[in-house]
Amino acid sequence: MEIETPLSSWDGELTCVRYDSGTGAWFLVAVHSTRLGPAAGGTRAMTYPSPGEAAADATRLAGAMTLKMAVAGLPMGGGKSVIRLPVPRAKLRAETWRQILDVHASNLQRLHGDYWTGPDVGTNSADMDYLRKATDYAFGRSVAAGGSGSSAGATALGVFAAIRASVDDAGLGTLAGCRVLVQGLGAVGARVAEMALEAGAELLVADIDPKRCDAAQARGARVVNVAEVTRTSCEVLVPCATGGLISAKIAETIPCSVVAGAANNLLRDAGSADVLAERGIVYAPDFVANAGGAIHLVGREVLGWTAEQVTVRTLRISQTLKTIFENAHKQGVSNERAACDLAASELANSTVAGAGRGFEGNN
Ligand code: NAD
Ligand code: PPY
Repeated sequence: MEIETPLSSWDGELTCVRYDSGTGAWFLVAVHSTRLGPAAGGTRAMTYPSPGEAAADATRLAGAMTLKMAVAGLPMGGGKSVIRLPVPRAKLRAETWRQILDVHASNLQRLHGDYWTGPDVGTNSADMDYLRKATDYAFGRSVAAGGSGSSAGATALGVFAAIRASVDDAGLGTLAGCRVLVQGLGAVGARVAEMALEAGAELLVADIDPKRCDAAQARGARVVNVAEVTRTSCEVLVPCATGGLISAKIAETIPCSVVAGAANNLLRDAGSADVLAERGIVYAPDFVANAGGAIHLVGREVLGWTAEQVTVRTLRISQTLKTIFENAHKQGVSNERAACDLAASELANSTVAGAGRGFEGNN
């Protein structure tokens, strides 16, 4: 994909692109909206076929952050950064990774707080600790370094609340005895899998990392081939890997009753939400279901919330989803459409356009 394609068709406020010849990495920062406050969203570091694909991912993810912040009632806008690595992170020398983070930190510092980053796929709290040596604009440092630590626990809690609300809307009753298929057993997915087991679900798992599957199998899970995830019968599909799992074509045949997970930008194309709705599959929109991490990072580090307050706000995701499901039923639209409409009305009703500019954080 040419880099012009995603950039020229995007409705966001700002994109910054940099290539660093020293490391071979490309850096993309996408600021979608600062209407509710400074843009925030994690740094994704992985390989992409071309800088165009990396830009497409950054812009799509940044747009989803705007929706996530609006629906979660957080005073931040939407942004995301993508680092297109020359080789997978596991194969990078430690020294090269540090050089990459140095370049990223200097880019962020030049944005003067219009964009705040945090961990995402390919980055973690230790990376945020390192970034904060050279930029003020990173959430999610380790607790030892004065940050709020990993957001994965809050994200998993929110995803599980979303699963319960969706199972209820699908008329399945409780999770006990339901087949729950978790795709991706990373920081979020492994936690959700444990919660499903505790709730009496029959657990199915899929991960490209066989060690993660083995660990789940030892806990009683049945392992599904990664290529079979969207063809495996289950009541609840929980995507917790990377996005784009469900296209309109896949939605036509996917054998489940509920889709609710953590993966950002789960739907590959615009038509997939309508197909899921037409088939009566309850879809919990990703930017609503996975907001626990943003609630944790912004709640703890900007709003000064306690861990208990973060938990209460995260569990409220199930109530938000019930409202979205009701609106969707009443208006005869997909859950995705109803969630986007809710975000749009929060953004339109906001009286604090750009209020976050100049925000300094509390740490
Ligand atoms: P992670 O990197 O810890 O875990 C991802 C897991 O998915 C890994 O175990 C990996 O091996 C597996 N995986 C990758 N590709 C796969 C495939 N094709 N099939 C099966 N498994 C595959 O990431 P995470 O922090 O658990 O996040 C998971 C998803 O949730 C991501 O899309 C992320 O953007 C989203 N999310 C995470 C948070 C958070 O707080 N961590 C917040 C919001 C959204
Ligand atoms: C996400 O929720 O997708 C994130 O990127 C996490 C996040 C949220 C707020 C600030 C930084 C990272």
